[in-house]
Amino acid sequence: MGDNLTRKIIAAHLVAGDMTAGSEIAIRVDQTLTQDATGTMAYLQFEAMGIPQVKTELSVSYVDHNTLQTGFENADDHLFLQTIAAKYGIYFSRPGNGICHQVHLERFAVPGKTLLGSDSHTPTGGGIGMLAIGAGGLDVAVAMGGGPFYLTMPKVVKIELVNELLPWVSAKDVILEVLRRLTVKGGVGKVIEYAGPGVAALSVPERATITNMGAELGATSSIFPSDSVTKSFLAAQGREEQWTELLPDEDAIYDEEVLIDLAALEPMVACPSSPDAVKTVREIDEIKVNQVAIGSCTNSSYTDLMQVAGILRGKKVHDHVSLVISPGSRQVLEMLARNGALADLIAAGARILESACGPCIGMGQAPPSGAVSVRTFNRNFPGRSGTVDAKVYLAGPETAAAAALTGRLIDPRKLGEYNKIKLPPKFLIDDGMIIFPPEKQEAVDVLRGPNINVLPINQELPDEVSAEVLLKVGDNITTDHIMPAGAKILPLRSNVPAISEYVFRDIDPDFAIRAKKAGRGIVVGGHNYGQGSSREHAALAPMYLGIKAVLAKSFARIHQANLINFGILPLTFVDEVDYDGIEKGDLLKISSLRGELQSGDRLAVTNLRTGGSFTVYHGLTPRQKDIVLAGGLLNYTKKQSS
Ligand code: MIC
Ligand code: SF4
Repeated sequence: MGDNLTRKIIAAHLVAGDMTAGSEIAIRVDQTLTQDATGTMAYLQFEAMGIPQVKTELSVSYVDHNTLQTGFENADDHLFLQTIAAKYGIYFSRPGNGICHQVHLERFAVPGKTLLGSDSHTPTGGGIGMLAIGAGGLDVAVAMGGGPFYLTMPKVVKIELVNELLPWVSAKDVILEVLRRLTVKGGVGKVIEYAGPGVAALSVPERATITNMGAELGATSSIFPSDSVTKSFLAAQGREEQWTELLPDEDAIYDEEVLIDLAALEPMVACPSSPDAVKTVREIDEIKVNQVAIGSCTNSSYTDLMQVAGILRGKKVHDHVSLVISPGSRQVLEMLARNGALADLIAAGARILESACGPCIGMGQAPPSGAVSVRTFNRNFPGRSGTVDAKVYLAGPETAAAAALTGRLIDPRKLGEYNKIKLPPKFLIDDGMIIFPPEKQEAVDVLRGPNINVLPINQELPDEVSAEVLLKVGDNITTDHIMPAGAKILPLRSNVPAISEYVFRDIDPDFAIRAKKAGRGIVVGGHNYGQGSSREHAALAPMYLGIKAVLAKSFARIHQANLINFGILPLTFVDEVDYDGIEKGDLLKISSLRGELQSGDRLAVTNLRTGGSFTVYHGLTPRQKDIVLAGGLLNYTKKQSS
């Protein structure tokens, strides 16, 4: 029985555990990446570990999220990140050099290696055949210090691709089809491995679009094989020597299999406000569009933007559409500038933004009230655009360009002839905006402006938790609900006391005030609690507000790990009807917690309002129990090394 690609890479990096799906394993991490919004905390955590140099093969710090400098905060963070990178031997990709996932794919990703990134879209690297996983910043800090990454051994799902995409249908439509079939929780505990004859017709940037948005399935990662297509991409990036062929065995076994006929796909969109609310564009009335935003780590490659430039060339954006374009990297932007495509975009009326996340994370370009915004991004959660009542549709570049021209959400096939853009034989290579670590690291002074606040540390888990249910929410609560982002809040990422004021702002504006008053609390959630981003602030800020436990029907992977890392108990209902019996304001009590936690996998909870009790499951491994008991991973790590 042959092995699939995922298992081969895991086996080559396995440090502990056995590779049975569902059990805890630990893997060696070859490369790490951070971005600025999660990176400041990750480096403060790394610093707190007292390790003189990163121990990975390569660690890169990107600045791409907080690039709108409306005050000193983001600029302070950039300087902190640049100097701390120099001190610890980390490559630093300067603001303007591009979105971490796009730049990493272009310049650093290597087939067969493992990559741990403090951003949920790290699996973009799966497009080149690496096992790339998103995690909380603290897990990435531990990996930078040479520690392994602990994860649940995933099931491996094979998505067999057959035939080729038809004109006007793009890689985005492939992942939208996968989301339509599997939903936003369909990938939890799984790696999605693409295989079959259809793979050969997809370029590396197309593959990366697909693996990138696998994050929206809740998957641990997504991966393509490394084949001759991968080799030519690496050659065009001047990195051919880093190529190795990596294929699954011919008789490889998978836990599940899905078949997708690429030739049967048509242009699709994810409707407001979930990436799995997928419909074909044809199914939707040709609704009026107010804004079109093209960019993000999903769809801002050179070929994506050349495709858009080709569609817009010689034409004008519709009168009631504002078109914004954020190129994925400086490589992409400079190539467009030099070959004239940028002039075509400008002439068509596009508003060109710098190479960064920009509107994807609400860093500017919030649409008007009630507007329809068509975006080539990966998330359309409520409020993420910066406008709570905007209706965001997620689409491929072709559909977005068609909307920009016609002012309507129309099937791009109506535009007529299609000229598919091919990968260039050679990309423009200039790593001048990446600062390499200096020879003498110890000489570096780390700059800390007033925005760099101290890292809050939790206390040991108490033996009894008796706390009020401060909030009860439904299914699919995202980390954007828990800890909103956007231009006003993101600059506070290095200042936990300040950012904690915004926890659950859009669901319950008084949450932070009530939590502070109560001194401690519990949150109750439905299925897939904490889906979306890897932001550990969605655990760190609630911890700071005194949240001791979250009781939910199920959790998203990264958020669950973040809760454990910050000493908050993630508990699931053994019987889901017990969720119905809880009301906001109830006082819940868990007694003899420390002992009970150590002796089994269940805990009894008493509801002091009803007098009834019910059982919750924690499923923590012995290591995770120790982390929670210690009050989080930092305390645990310190204890281990003392
Ligand atoms: C996102 O797309 O939500 C982000 C912003 O990139 C996050 C990371 C963060 O919140 O800093 C992610 O996806 O992990
Ligand atoms: Fe940046 Fe958006 Fe990608 Fe997150 S999803 S890394 S905010 S471009």
